[in-house]
Amino acid sequence: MPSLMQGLSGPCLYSFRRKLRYGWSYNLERGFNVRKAILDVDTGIDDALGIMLAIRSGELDVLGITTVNGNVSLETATKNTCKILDLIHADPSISVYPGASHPLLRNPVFEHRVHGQDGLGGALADMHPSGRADLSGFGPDFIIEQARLYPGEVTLIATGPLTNVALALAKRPSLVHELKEIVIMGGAVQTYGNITPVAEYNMYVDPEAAQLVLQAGFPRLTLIGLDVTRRALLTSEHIDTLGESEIANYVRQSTSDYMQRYFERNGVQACAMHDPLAVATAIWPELVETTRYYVDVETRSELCDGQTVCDFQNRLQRKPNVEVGLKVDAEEFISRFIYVLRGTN
Ligand SMILES: [Ca+2]
Repeated sequence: MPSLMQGLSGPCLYSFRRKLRYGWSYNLERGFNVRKAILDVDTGIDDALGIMLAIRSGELDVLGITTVNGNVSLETATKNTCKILDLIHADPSISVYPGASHPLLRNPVFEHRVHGQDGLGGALADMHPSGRADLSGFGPDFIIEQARLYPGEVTLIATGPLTNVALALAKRPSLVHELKEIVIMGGAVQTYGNITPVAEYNMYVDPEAAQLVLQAGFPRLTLIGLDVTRRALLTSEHIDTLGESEIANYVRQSTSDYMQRYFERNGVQACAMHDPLAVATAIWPELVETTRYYVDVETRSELCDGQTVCDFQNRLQRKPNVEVGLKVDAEEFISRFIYVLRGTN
């Protein structure tokens, strides 16, 4: 065993140690050939935690991060993404590509009440991000370019409104077969919404984009909605177990107001890990149980725009298009998340 560990370093060694702790079998090939991924984010508080999980897990080769208007403006989302990458000392080769500055047809709907004016709950307010943002690039073009470069290899993890993905599909419809898969944080199929009574925020902000993406024909599209993310709760007790570190302090500060808002609405003092659970599903699919259904998004209703309508009984007799997340091993997810954030790589 020591001789094997001597040959490992950085994320590989970290991945190896983590698997030992969890008693997972070590897959030598996968340990070195991590999955290629692109994150598409509107960096507010939980996107930031998802980015940290994606990069620090050592399980993903993050090719780049695209940003989109959503919780905050495109400019703020881009700046926040750069700050988070700097905070976790992410590889300098990971660049940030701004994408859509507004939904396809609608006006932006910011969530400053939940994520704070700056989108990070006031944490990192004094940090000046380094020059990771590629302002000459365009998020949807980066997605297209990488999928063409590595056909069938790239997992796209989208944790904001789906405007960038829709624009990429409009420009290159064959993207549906060039990506390996797409994992989306969005929707609510059996539960109530978090922006309207029936709509989840990402779907509500750009329902036309969401509909285009869901109907595009992706062979593997997984929807991680409020049905599972509301069960994945990070509490202040969990955060205490992160100990004292720059990252722990950031998590504590950024989630403080968010937890209060969540308490006012839901009666639980916790941070719902919406976006990190989507990232975790891309890394460890066994954490979420999915079932394949036909799902569409409402775009023409006064009360229900952005609602994800899931045809559980196949009443519309359409071909299932979405792997819908319905059950989650929340305890295991949280423990892996904490382990990764506490890690030393
Ligand atoms: Ca988000």
